[in-house]
Amino acid sequence: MQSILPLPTQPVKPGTSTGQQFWQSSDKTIDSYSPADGQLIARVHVSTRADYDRVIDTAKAAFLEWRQVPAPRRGEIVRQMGEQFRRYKRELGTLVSYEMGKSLQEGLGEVQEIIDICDFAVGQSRQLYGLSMHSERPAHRMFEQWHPLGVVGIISAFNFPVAVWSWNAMLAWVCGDVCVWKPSEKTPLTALACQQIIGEVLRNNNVPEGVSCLVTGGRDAGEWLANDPRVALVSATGSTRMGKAVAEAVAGRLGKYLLELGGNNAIIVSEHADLDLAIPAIVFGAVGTAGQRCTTTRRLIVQETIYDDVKNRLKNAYAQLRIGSPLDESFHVGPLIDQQAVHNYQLAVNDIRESGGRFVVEPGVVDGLGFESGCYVRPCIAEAENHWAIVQRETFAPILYLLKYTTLDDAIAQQNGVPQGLSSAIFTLNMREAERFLAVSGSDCGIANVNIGTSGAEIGGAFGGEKETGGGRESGSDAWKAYMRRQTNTVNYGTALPLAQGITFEL
Ligand code: UN1
Repeated sequence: MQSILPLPTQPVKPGTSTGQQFWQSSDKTIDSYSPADGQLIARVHVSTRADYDRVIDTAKAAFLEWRQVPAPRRGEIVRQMGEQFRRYKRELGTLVSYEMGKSLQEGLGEVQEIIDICDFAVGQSRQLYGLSMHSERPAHRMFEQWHPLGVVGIISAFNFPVAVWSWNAMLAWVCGDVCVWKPSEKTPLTALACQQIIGEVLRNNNVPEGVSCLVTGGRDAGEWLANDPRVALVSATGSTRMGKAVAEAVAGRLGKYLLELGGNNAIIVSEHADLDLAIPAIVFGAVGTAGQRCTTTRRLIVQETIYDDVKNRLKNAYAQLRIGSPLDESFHVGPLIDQQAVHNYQLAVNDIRESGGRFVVEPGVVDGLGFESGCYVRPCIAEAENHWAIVQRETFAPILYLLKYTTLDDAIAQQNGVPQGLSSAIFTLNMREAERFLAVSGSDCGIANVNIGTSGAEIGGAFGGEKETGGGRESGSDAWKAYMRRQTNTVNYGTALPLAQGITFEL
């Protein structure tokens, strides 16, 4: 690897991003292997419970100071972080691509998402608006304020190893919270790189130790955060199984949680679609990030009169896909995250065949020169039926199911007929169809698009979904409110004490 941030030669320790590494981590390490070439690229110490407790105590103490810093000033510090990410975009994007396996373009795109959310958060820092109300009582003023929550725990997934952290952290910081990040154990190095990149800004601005913390580890560390009453909000991205466990633990202590879980995203292709737009959108949606986005297009619901045409166009498009190293920009599709993911892909392929599915683009594991990591698979397309158990599940791999519909009602019923509710799209030039898809009786997802694919959302909108996707919203719009507590205030500036609801109480 060339031109990356200097890679550590010794196992690196987690901690806080300013003072860092001031405690003992265990000797246990997480070994990070690149799925691109199978190389061991880092060994990162796993946090012990004692480390974790020190991190949380440090974060809690930092919160008492950080919450007093005016929000626009916190925004200014986030602005400087955005500058740092601009400076290191290529290096960090390359590291994301190398450690996680997504294409370099997508690695750079992910860092761009960080930069964008920094810009967004800077503006937001002057717009933490509360409403004012008219009191029913004379000489009373009523309004609401938004105050910071405290410690925010961020559990992120391997597929967007840095962007999803930043959606949470940048907003949480301008809101006055402090963050403890537990990155995926599959991508610890990118997380350490982010801490390094912002560490300089935190130090230059004398930000208290503990505003940005990192704990490393697997399930244990996630459970510590979920069960810890010192953690006001747990924001978790990952599988529905993980999300349910987090929700149960956090709800058990009546804490707050924000969940962004699995998707089973569909595109409806109407007979009124512009297929020149639809085909590239479908292919990018299905094979981008090797099918490992929560917004990946997994199901294609095609009107029966254009079904064969769409199928043939997709076959042609898939025949042009080049699979290879994510760092080589001439390839479209990189590896899956690890061999376990390849195994899951193979299990799904078997399941599809056993269910009666027919592959129109054949699956397979790619081997030979350049594929020694054993993590590269062929994006495939199977004709299937929506109700099959395998189609109802999210398989984190580039497998696209081809489904057929007759009427738009039928298409919408299929689109909604899965347990997940993240992203959805329709391709149509017919205004009535498009509006019907977006209407109350249309898509039940958190994201519903017209004439663009299911993935690649901009940071300006609220991101998240319904049903088993978890219901949380991150990133743009008013998602910032999840990181604050609302306080309703009533002030009496008069000389009498009128009671609400007209109640009289005489002494
Ligand atoms: C995810 O896969 O967890 O909309 C996030 C998208 C990206 C984010 C995906 N902006 O595809």
